[in-house]
Amino acid sequence: MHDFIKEAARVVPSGRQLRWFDLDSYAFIHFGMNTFTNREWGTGDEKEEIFCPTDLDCDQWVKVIRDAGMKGMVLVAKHHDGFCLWDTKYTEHNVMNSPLKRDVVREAADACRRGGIRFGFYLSPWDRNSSLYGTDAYNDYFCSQLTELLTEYEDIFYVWFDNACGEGPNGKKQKYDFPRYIDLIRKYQPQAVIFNDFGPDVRWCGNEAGSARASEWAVVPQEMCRYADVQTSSGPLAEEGSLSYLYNTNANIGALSQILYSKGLAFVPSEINTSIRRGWFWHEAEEPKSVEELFRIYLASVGGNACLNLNLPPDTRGQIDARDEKRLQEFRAFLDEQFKEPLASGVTKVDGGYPTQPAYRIHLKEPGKAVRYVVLEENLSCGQRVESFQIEAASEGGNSYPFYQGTTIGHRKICVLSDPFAGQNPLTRTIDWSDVGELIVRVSAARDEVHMKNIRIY
Ligand code: FUL
Repeated sequence: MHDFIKEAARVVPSGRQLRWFDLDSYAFIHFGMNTFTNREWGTGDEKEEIFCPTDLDCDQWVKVIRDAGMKGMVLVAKHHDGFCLWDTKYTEHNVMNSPLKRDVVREAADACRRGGIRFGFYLSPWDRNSSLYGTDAYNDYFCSQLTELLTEYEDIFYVWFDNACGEGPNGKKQKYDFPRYIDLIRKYQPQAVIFNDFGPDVRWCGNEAGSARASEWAVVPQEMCRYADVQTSSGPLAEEGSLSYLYNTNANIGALSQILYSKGLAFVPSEINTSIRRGWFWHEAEEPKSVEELFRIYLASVGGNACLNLNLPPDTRGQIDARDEKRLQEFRAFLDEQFKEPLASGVTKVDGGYPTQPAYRIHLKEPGKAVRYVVLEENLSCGQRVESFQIEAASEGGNSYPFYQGTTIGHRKICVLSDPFAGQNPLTRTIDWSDVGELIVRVSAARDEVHMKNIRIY
């Protein structure tokens, strides 16, 4: 059991996963037939004439994304309706046969390169247009399309698959050959991370609302991640059929109580994907989320050991709606204000203690000034280790008392001490800052020696 916990602490990310984590946030772009039919899911029999953006401008997308502080774009190259936004050889149902007659994937990828952000794509396995769907030939068709996208648009940082599997035009369902799709991506774009509900590199957080688990672990049971590299042998309590009850929407999937029953562990972090509006595609009547909602989503993802994939749907012109652009500017200004200059940063260990229960001291340069956030980061290249911690306020007189309890840290945990919308966090004790000279971050439990990368306070 003890050895198993140490092994769990040593399950580490790949280089591509670490680079992905450092992006923090990037934008999903849902743009296609549904933009023009005002739907979320097309039927697959839409005529190509329907797709007619009046003023397509992918540089505008990139500008909005960059100004919002996001570092990449994930373009929906083909949604469930089967219409392809690029110049594909494998179906006539593509953008070159629409009134636009321009390769949108090419323009988006080029705009990303010009604007200095990363480019990736979403390719829906479910295809309601292809007559091959539901047969083995469909997997060949899908792989041909995937190969085009992987080889003709240069550097791809992300390939995003969803698991939706409905009926095709002939009423049949398809058996997706994910191992084959994954092999192709590894062959042509070995640096790209792959998203699917169950990994291999990044997994779904379990909802589309932008909310997170209270404790998000990147080290999860292999039962959660069918195609990931399993790095440990089975847990002490593993048995045949164990964890068959565990699903990716469960509230708790990485805690010791869960992994003890696993047959092996893999490093597969979570992505929070959600839309700035209600729908994934643009609908005139929908409004963007408020700054407060966006901030909650940001805390849940960038501040909760995950990345944020925030959908920004272009409108029928082919540009991001001015309302969304304005909201993102407001949100960026809000974040800049909240996280301006850290009041202090660095990692200073308090002497003594155990390697698995270290404490860190943060000297307040301006005693008396209220601290609003404590931002903690573990060095994930050694594995995710912290199980729980607390933050204590220490007075000049030497008294110290805990006022914030936390669980996982991982890539980054943003602890909110004073909520800008609700005032004092009800879960923290009220602090009289006039007396506080130091904060102590004390780890109360970890799976092995803790490697804290950074601590910042704002
Ligand atoms: C889901 C799809 O069904 C939605 O339309 C959307 O593309 C979302 C990101 O993934 O599986």
